[in-house]
Amino acid sequence: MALSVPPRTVRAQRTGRASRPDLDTAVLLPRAAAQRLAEAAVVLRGFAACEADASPALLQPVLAAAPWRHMMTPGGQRMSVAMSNCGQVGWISDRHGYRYEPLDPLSGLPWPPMPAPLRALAQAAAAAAGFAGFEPDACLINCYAPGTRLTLHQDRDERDMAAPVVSVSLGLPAIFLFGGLRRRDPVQRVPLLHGDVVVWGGPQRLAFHGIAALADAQHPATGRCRINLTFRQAL
Ligand SMILES: [Mn+2]
Repeated sequence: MALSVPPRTVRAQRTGRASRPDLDTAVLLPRAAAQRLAEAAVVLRGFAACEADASPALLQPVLAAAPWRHMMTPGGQRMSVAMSNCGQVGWISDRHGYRYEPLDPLSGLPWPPMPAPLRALAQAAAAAAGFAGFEPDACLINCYAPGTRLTLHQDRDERDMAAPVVSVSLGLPAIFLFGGLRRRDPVQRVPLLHGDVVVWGGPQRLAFHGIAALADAQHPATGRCRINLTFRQAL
């Protein structure tokens, strides 16, 4: 596992009724305690602690080339979460639907490259959660202002559902909503802090999830917002 800093090894917490041997026997995780949400969904507490404070600077060139924008839903509504992308392809939404595109529609240019330390972080988090060989080609960057939320949805625009979703939280805390495979399934409310990483895949790959309305506050790393990096294997 490629880590940019010497790992601080912490014995992972065993929670719940584990049935995936690769998750359950991965008791030595670097820098993180795992909180199991479901069979193949974990919160790696503080896993990105070493990269989190550096992330705004790593994202600066990305956001200079591909600035924040509010995309339109296929139904014509302006999304309240501001977004950008880096990587080979970027997730976009417009009147034609949701999809991945190799070019930023604002500039007509390729999306900026994924900063290598962030890509390595996503790969390490996936491996720690039992998904070795994760090769993210897309990183969606979301910016949540106070009051902004993301309603329950599934991530289903990727080609290969065998690869997990890796989500890194930066800045203001949020309540992550994690449900089941049906919209009406019960939803867990999971607080996420600066440096926490959530990984879900396998039987939970199409789990409904969202973010509750963000509380207003200031964070030293991001100011008055929460930034979320979502790494996916889209192609
Ligand atoms: Mn999502």
